Amino acid sequence: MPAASPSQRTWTFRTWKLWLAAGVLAGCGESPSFEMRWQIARAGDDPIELSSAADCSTVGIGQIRVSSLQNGVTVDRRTFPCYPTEFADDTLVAGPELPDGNYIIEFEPLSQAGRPFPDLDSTLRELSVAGASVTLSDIVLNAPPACADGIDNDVDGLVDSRDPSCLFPDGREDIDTTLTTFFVQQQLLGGHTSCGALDISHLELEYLSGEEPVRQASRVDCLATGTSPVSVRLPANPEGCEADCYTWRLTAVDYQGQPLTQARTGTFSVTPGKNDLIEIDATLVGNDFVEPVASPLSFVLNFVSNDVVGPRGCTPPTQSHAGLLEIADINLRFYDQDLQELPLLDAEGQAFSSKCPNAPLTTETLSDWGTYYVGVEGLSNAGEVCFSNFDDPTPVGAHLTASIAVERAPGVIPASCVDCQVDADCGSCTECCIGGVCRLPTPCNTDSDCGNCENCCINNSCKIICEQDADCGACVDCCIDGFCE
Ligand SMILES: [Ca+2]
Ligand SMILES: [Ca+2]
Repeated sequence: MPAASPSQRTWTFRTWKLWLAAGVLAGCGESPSFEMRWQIARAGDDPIELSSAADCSTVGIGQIRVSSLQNGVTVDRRTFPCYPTEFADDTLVAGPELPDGNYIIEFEPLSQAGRPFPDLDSTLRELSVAGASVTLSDIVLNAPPACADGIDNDVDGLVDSRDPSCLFPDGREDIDTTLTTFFVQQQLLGGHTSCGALDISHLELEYLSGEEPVRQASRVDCLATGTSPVSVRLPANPEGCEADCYTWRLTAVDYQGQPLTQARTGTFSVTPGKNDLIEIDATLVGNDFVEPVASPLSFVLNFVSNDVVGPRGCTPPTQSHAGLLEIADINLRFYDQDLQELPLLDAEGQAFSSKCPNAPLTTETLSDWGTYYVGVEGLSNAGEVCFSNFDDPTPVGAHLTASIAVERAPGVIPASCVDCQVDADCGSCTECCIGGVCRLPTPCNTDSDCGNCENCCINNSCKIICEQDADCGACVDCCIDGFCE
């Protein structure tokens, strides 16, 4: 049937208004076009024949709204008690009087407060009116689900969404639930990368019975390393099951919710009345990813010369206290996660240059990512080792440029590795080239304030005792009155 034009619709609607007004004025003089009786059914259950008002109130329904629509326009709407007196008398409820024509009759359950239930399908019937009254005796209305009926179904004081049982897809209030805590122990590629660098938004923890979810999945914050506790209410073990009754499933997902890792699973149980504690090993290595992680190893070198200037590159920085030390060459070592040394080439497949770089270094692409380690020695122009972390190589992670801080090599500082010969080498400070290293002139009270030297707190300044200039390093005329100045 073609849709009514706006003018037709206006005419029709006005006519109905006049007709409705006439109907109201006519009062009870209507001759109903249809008579009706309804039943109520919970989802998945057979309809209940209503025999008392309690049959309505136990499912939360207070009234039934009956609308008559023609061409999508509501031409009559009236509301009845869910259990009208006619039902008690075993008669039918009278509907409105309608002009001959085709209609859709809509039946909507309303709450005790007279409001429609959200997301509850109404019941529709086609009706053709041609004079005689039609009997609609087999109308089945949907009852709202127990978790949206406004009733405390299991009489525990908690209604609908306030009842923790309503967290579960069963949609019942009377589930025996227990708080269960999962400890998700995370370590991402050895813990030396970040979740964001691998495009991980969060971890999704699902709770399953077979393949069916028993409640909404939890969103677990992603950590490079650490433990995230997740406490959830879950239904107690199904009857007859004591162990391994449920399955958890953990997946790292991206910002679109797509899985990035293979799902990891394990079984668990929910003991009634006991807070079960469940540990989940969420250690992820490169091959756990759907697309295994492939990334070069990328790092910058920072040499830690003294406690005044921060980490520095190969060439001396220009700020005060930086000193003059130039790091000429490096030795590199690479190790896998078991600290086995492995050969490694640069991004072009060439061996790394031994010249100390002031820019980041990048290796060829690596797979099998867990943690890789980098060992570095920084050498002076004279080829002496000034800095080294060979004893404790630095871990690095995928998709991040690591900053590798390399401390002074253990032992006495070789002559070619000193920051300074005289204070002036450390900039405009005085009494700050101490033991070949630029330091702040440290006010001191005892020798121990000056580090592990002996007899070096002199007149509240850390100084080095000397007998001749050479004791003070390669400076000239700096052993003055028995102290390096
Ligand atoms: Ca309820
Ligand atoms: Ca309840």
